[in-house]
Amino acid sequence: MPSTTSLSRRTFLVGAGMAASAAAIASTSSASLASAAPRRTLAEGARVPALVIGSGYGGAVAALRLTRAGVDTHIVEMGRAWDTPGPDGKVFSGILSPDKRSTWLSDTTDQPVSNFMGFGINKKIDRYVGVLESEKFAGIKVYQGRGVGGGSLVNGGMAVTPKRDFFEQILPTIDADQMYSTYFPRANSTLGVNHIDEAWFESTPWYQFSRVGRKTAHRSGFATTFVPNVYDFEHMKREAAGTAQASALGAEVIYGNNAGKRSLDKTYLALAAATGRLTVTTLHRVTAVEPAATGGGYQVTMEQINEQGGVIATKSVTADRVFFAAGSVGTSKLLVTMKAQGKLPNLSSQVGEEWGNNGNIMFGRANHMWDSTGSKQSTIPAMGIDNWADPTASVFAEIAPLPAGLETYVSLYLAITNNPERARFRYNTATGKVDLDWRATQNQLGIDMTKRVFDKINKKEGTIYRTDLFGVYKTWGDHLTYHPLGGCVLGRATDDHGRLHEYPGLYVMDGALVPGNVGVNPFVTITALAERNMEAIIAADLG
Ligand code: FAE
Repeated sequence: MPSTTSLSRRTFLVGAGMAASAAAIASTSSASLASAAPRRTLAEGARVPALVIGSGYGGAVAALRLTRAGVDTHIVEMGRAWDTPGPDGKVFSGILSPDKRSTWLSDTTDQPVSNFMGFGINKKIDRYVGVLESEKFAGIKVYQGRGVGGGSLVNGGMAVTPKRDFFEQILPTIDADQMYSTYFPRANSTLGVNHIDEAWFESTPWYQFSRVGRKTAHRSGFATTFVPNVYDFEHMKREAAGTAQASALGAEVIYGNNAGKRSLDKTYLALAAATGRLTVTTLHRVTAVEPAATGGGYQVTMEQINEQGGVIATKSVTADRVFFAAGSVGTSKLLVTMKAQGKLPNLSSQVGEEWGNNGNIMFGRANHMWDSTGSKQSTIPAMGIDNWADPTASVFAEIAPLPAGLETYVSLYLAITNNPERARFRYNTATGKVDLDWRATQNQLGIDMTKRVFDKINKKEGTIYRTDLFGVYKTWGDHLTYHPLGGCVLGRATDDHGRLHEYPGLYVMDGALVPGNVGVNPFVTITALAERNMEAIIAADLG
């Protein structure tokens, strides 16, 4: 009999020291980050002991562990710090009325669900360094967060520890015992992962969409599981009661949450800032890293941009150590370029390889009128359909909200499928840019697996797929991914701890380390691997 389980909760509770970290998180805030980590614009010719490129999960872990080890650490982030309210009093704009703050350097929004009942729903906006980028390659569009906190600013907060057998399969040289006893619990506790009150889930109108998704899955024999999150579920309950600022219940997520979410600026980065050893330079994009001509270390070249993306200065600084944490795409693009341009010629030939989209397939089903999904929908997913163990239809599908503010009868899903297809980043000498050679046809296996699960549900329910959400007559949202992974894989392009060992003092610390697919939403894995790698690096290289 299929059932709803809380396996992830049990895995999570293994973590020791959870209460201590939770207390630390409760006592930190974005205000303390702003004061303790002054945004400093790096000056031409500056020299720093440790420079971290990017402030997402990998970068935030690197910053916390370096600063706690007594190393003055400097983060360079291409996006802005999201700590200042706009004219409407809010830091971020919501999903239903996005403005320039929503989107990275574009004249229009680019919503993942782009259409509804024959209409395009994107709108014109002013070009600005907004929080969500949809980076376009020939065969796929990659959604990424931009700003201090990286993907944590825009993501759904689903904090899932991967299944151990799959983790062992993708990274066989990593000690899984250590990961599951030490680093996954450490990551979960420092990220502030928490669990929905299941009694509230069962009764609140805000999760009717999840309950409908669960009911239809169970009726076809598929199991579901509650999914932990970094959104504060107690805050969400207060939102429902009208006593806290509505964010998850106020149609906020992919363009940022104005309340409730424990994004990295409130957890790892705030803790790093509290050491007094962290500084952050925003609106600077690193364009080159190469051995310094004199005095050892690495010369890091960067472009300072204004809020419309225009380059206003180019500068070089020197760093003894550089941690690449620009995300799977950002780090891979930089390293592939440095190798091709002869700035880091000895990098492994594995750099740029083994990229995947975590098997992402987004799609919707049209429910019957008696299965309404609700005009009230929390933006924070709380449940997944878990069919991963079936090798013919290896799918973990998040039951996703479609917070349109009105009844749509749509069940939306983001399926993570066990799609082994991979692509590579290549430097294009003609354009001077990096291409990703992922082809749309590489999604077919993922679509086939998804269909094996959801065709069965549709047959049982007498329902159909929506064909109007991703264009005109397009069922599968397979042209986009939220989960870019790989490009500089642990143990292959780097050593077993993320060192680019041809260049002592250069490290990779982000989603580029994970080979293409981790079977669940990826940020807990990225965080835990960074925890593991930083511990070893600090002990061996900085001791
Ligand atoms: P990331 O968080 O992307 O950070 C990289 C940072 O580097 C960014 O702040 C960049 O702006 C910055 N950067 C890039 N290039 C440069 C450069 N050249 N110079 C300076 N700075 C640079 O990397 N995952 C989950 O586990 N659960 C979810 O619920 C979930 N939902 C998602 C929803 C959305 C809409 C999106 C877009 C993603 C979602 N993800 C989710 C994926 C997750 O956010 C992603 O795997 C991590 O953020 C990746 O972490 P990294 O440290 O690799």
